[in-house]
Amino acid sequence: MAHEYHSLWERLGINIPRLEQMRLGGGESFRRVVLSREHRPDAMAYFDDLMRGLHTTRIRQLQDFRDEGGKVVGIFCVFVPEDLILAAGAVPVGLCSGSPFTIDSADTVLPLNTCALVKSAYGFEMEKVCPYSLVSDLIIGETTCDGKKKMYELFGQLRDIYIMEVPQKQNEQACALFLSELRELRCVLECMTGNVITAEALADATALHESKRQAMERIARTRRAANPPINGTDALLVNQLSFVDDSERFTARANALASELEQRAAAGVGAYERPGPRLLITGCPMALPNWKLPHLVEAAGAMVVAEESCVGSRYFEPRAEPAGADLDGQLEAICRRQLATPCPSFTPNSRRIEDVLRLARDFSVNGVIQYTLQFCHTFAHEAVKLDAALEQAGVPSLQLETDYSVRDTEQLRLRIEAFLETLSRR
Ligand code: BJ8
Repeated sequence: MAHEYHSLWERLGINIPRLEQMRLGGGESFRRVVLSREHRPDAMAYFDDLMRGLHTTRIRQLQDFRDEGGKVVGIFCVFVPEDLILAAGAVPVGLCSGSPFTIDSADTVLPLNTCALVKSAYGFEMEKVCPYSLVSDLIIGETTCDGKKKMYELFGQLRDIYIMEVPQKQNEQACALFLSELRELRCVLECMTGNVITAEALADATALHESKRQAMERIARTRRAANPPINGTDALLVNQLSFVDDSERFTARANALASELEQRAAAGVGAYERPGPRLLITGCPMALPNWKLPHLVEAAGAMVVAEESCVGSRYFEPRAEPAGADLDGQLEAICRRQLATPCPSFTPNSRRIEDVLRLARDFSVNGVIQYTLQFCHTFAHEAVKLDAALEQAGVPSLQLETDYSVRDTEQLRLRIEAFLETLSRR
C-alpha cells in the first residue's frame, strides 16, 4: 500500500528505505501496545486510521494543500501559538521527536548527555525521515530549555529554522517581550503566506483553537469515572495526534469521542477489565509514538487517569483571556494564555505544582508518577520540589528517569510493580 506514496515521499526528499524500516517497527508496536487493548471506544477507529496514515494519507493531505498554494508550519513546542499560524491561512504541525529510531544518528553529533526528545528530533532531521518537517515551509523553534535551544543551532545547519524567544519568567516584562515576539512572528507568517492576518481571521482561529482544546478537556474529564471509559494509552494517542491532524476535523472527532465516553461513563462502561490503582503521570512531554511508560504502567495493572504534560493538560488547560477587538488586544490575550503554560523552563514555576495537586484531587488518584527523560535538567530539578509538595499533601509518588530505549524496561517494570504494591497496602 505504501508504494503508492513513494513518489510523494521522493518529491519531499524523504529517505525512503529508512522511513520504511521505521514504519515496520512502528506498525508492530502500534498493534501490540494500542490496538491489542480491549474495551476500546468505537470512536477510536478514526484516531487509529489517522495513526496508520501518519506518514501517508496525512502527508498527502498536507502536500495537496501546498499544491493549492497553502503553507505548512512545523513546530516543536506548545509555546508557538497555533492560532496565529491558522490565522495566516497556514497549517501548524508538530514535528517528529518521540521515536528512538533516529537517536543513534543523533549520537554521532550531539553530546551524549542530551535528552531523548532533543536527540530524536535532531536525528529525524539528519536522516530525513520526518515527513512533517519535509512538508513544512517554515520550521519554528523556541528558546525554552538549553538542550532544545542549542540543538536548534545545529538543526539550523541542516535547514532553516526560525527561533522565537520565550521568556524565562511569567511577569509583566516577560509578557511585553513575548508580545513583541508574537508581533514579529505575525510579520514572518504574513511574509511567508502572502496573507494579512486580520483581527477577524485571528478571532476565528483562536475560537477554533479554543474549541479544539475544550474537546480535549472534555475527553479528559470523563476519566474521573471509577472505571474510566478510555484507557491511558488511547487518551495519550488522541492528545499526540492533536498535533498533526487538521484542527477543525480533529475537534469534530474529539467531540464525537467525548460524547461516546460520556455515555459510556454514565452507563458504567469502563475501559478496564479490572480497575486498578489510579495514577497521574506528570513530566516531560510524550511525543508520538512514545507510549513506553503508560504501557508499562497499565500492563502492571494500574490505570493512567490523567497526564500533566504538554501532551496533556499543559496543552489544553490554559484558557484565553477575553481579547480586545483589535489585533494587538488579541495578540496580548494569546501572549497571556501562552505564558500561563506551566513549563519548567520558567522560573519559578509554582503553577505546575498547584496543577499537579489539583489534578491529583480532581481525578482521585492513588499515586503520581514523575516522568523525567534522562539529562532533562528542568524537569529533574522540579521533581525535587514536586516530590516534597506531594509528600506534604499525602500523595504517594514515584520518580522515574528513563529514555526512549527498551534497555531499562525490566528495571522500570519492577519499580512500577513495587510502587503499586505499596499503594495496595495503604
Ligand atoms: S512548553 S515542557 S513542550 S519546552 S524533555 S526538550 S525540557 S531537556 S520539552 Fe517542553 Fe515546550 Fe516546555 Fe512543553 Fe528540554 Fe527536558 Fe528535553 Fe523538554
